[in-house]
Amino acid sequence: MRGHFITFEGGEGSGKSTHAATLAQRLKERGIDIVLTREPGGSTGAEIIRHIILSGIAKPLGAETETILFAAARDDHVRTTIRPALTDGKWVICDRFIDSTRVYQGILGQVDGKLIRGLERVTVGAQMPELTFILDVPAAVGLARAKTRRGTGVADRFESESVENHERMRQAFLALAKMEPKRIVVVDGRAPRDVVSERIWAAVRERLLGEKPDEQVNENTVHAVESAAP
Ligand code: Z5A
Repeated sequence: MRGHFITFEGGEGSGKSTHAATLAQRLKERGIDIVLTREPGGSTGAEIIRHIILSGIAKPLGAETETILFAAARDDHVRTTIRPALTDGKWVICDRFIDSTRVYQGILGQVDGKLIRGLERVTVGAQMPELTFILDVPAAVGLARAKTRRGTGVADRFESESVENHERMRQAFLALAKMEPKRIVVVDGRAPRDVVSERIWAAVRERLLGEKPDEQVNENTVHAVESAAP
């Protein structure tokens, strides 16, 4: 038996961690074994690399080196956490994955797509997520939420980027969703928490549990995808 692999993507403060945890809880209540994990990180080696990247000490080495560090973390994470869990029949929910590399390193770092795709082949191979939620919020909203949550703490390597750069990345996530509509579902992250989580739950029920979501929620999901533009 093989589990299912779900990822959450989107900008800073868009609600990925909140909704990954809510979905994990709902699935647990159904008796499903869940591994809730994150990137960069999610395994011993990858958590060490996370610390190096987010501290910003690797930034002077250049965007290509940062991309290779993300890939090294992902390789450890896939080999030691994700693949064994899926093989055991567990469901894996991951806060950020390959789409973050495509957007942050590809757009912000202007790293060659050939390098990004090559590293994806080596680290992920056939272990692609079956379902990806992009939580879409305007960059200013997400950054304000992240700032409130951070309090007096220091912004990390990526949070310190300009609002304009965060907005460019938001558009890049939306462009990815257009290219892969079978895998990626865009959810309007500006909606109240319970509305966002109902939209996510409806998509999981329909796509992975083979259940027919109730009509009201389904209508809302479609509306959310259509209204996720800037
Ligand atoms: N990165 C990369 O460059 N390349 C890669 O390949 C990978 C990652 C994998 C990891 O940062 C950084 O690494 C990331 C990209 C880069 N940096 N950025 N930017 P991280 O793991 O430290 O943080 P993050 O991934 O950006 O997530 P976050 O800031 O923790 O935000 P979030 O998980 O999306 O949001 P949240 O924590 O669930 O919610 C934020 C706050 O908003 C919180 O107080 C919530 O209670 C609140 N919230 C959530 N939902 C709502 C709604 N619906 N309404 C109102 N308030 C809400």
